[in-house]
Amino acid sequence: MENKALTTNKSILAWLDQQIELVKPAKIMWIDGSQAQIDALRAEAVETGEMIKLNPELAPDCFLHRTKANDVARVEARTLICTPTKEEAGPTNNWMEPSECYKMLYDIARDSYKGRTMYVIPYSMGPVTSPLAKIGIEVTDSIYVVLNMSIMTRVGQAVLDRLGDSDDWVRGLHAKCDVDAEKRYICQFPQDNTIISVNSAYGGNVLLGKKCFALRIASYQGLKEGWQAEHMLILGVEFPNGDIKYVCAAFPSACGKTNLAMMIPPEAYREKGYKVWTVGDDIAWIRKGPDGRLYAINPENGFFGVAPDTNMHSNPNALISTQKGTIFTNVALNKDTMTVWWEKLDKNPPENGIDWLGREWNGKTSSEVGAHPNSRFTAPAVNCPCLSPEFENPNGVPISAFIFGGRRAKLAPLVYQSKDWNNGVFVGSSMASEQTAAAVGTIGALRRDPMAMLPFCGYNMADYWQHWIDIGASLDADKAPKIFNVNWFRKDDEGNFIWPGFGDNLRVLEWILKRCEGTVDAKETPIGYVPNPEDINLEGIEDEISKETLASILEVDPALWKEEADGIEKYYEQFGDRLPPVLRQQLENLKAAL
Ligand code: OXD
Ligand code: MN
Repeated sequence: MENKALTTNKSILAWLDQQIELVKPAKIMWIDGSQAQIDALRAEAVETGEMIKLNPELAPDCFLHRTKANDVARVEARTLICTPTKEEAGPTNNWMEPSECYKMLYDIARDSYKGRTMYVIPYSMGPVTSPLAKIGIEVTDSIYVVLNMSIMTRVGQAVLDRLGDSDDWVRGLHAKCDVDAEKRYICQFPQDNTIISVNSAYGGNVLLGKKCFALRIASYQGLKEGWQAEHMLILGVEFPNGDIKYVCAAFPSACGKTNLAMMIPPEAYREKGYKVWTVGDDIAWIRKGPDGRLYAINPENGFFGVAPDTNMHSNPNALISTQKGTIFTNVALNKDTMTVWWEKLDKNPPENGIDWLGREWNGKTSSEVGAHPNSRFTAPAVNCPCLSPEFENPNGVPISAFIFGGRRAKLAPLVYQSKDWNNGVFVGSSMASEQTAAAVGTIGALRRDPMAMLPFCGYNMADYWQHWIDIGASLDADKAPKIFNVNWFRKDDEGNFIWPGFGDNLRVLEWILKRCEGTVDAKETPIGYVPNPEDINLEGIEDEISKETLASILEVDPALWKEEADGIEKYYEQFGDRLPPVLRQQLENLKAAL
């Protein structure tokens, strides 16, 4: 298949000529966004074995794909921010000088499309008509990438029509090459609006609209243009009187953003008329609106969620979202039913299965997992039963609160409110979490992950914090979202989670939103405002967690926090003089208060 260029935009055509000259495809195919084209690409991928078609009755329009075993997660060590100087990228990013990096990447990608098709994907991050949306072009030699991008973003002709002759678009080159882990690089060039990804075919590395553009490049665009790109879910809580309040929450990868974004209120709340609406589960683009409040859009159009542990208890809305039109990556296959399975989906693993490595696998007897811990579903947002009616609103939704959080078995209380905006920036800047499988690394080790942006900030983290401080200064105090921290992951001495989590997290959101309205008191502590235990509603879960236990996870232990303050101080050292003075002061304030 080959087709004609879908645009006369000179900047696109010139850039494309350069890519063609470099990678030398046999054919070029523009992605127009039509169903006919998607169908043809699905059929081709099934024919070549790139994807497996699942049971059309039980999983309509669903497919399974397996990556190479060496290519199952984002590779942070090989993710580079290529700013002119190393200081601009900062101490938390891997850096390479741009011209050197371009040369290295061109040498790797040269001629790599020979005999293959180049797919040209015009895509919009955000609703195509949104003033907050931005446009990218990704070229790729992978049908899997095209089909995933067609779920995760808005693709096709409408995007090019919106762009017109403008050259304000993000350039993205993806080349699968030999999927050689030693030559794998995911490179961002913020000053050039350019992304190049080579030798991977795993989602987070190759769906360039997501982490590469919507976070790394966009965070830099936001710095220049006065807005924010954040690793945050967006959800709306609807109260029984019909009022809806929106919050954005930043948790490190695989800490339950998708679960929180799609949670189902506890029964006692449902009966009263509470609802939760999902606007986004991973990324928020945030900008001041005409009324002086901050508004957020979700730039994505689908969910690239972690499959294992997703089930009818943990996240029914996510599971339902995956029931049609979904691409599964690295999960197990049930050969009898031609459906997929992953750990904790249900208690009925396939006996006659294939694991994520493509081996015969009996889930009932095997001691090995069927699905990779970072296996994924790519599901269209429209499938989600609780998708917010505001999802397509080009102006976004007004934000009442920002919530930070991570996995901390001890230390951080279930929830606390920062003392003010700058204190909230301090809380976000010092966030830490115990590591998960979403990125290559040691599972369980503690790492600082400021605002959950450690692997996603496209410039110096210290400048990013200053940007947060500047945004706060530009807002009227009564319009600025309040900033909170949550920790669903406190453990008892036997290692069991104390807080029930999932839908019951709404009880915490309720307190947060009451604090935003000024309708509930709190206890002042050295780290911020903590709820009085009686102000967290335990109706219906008194058997699971007593008032005393709740009180224990709201406590602030000065000895532990002193250690934490030392840890923050050490962490800050690497930023030298670039650390915003406001944050140094915040740290001093904390130490003094302790
Ligand atoms: C993701 C991640 O895939 O954060 O969303 O790793
Ligand atoms: Mn994420």
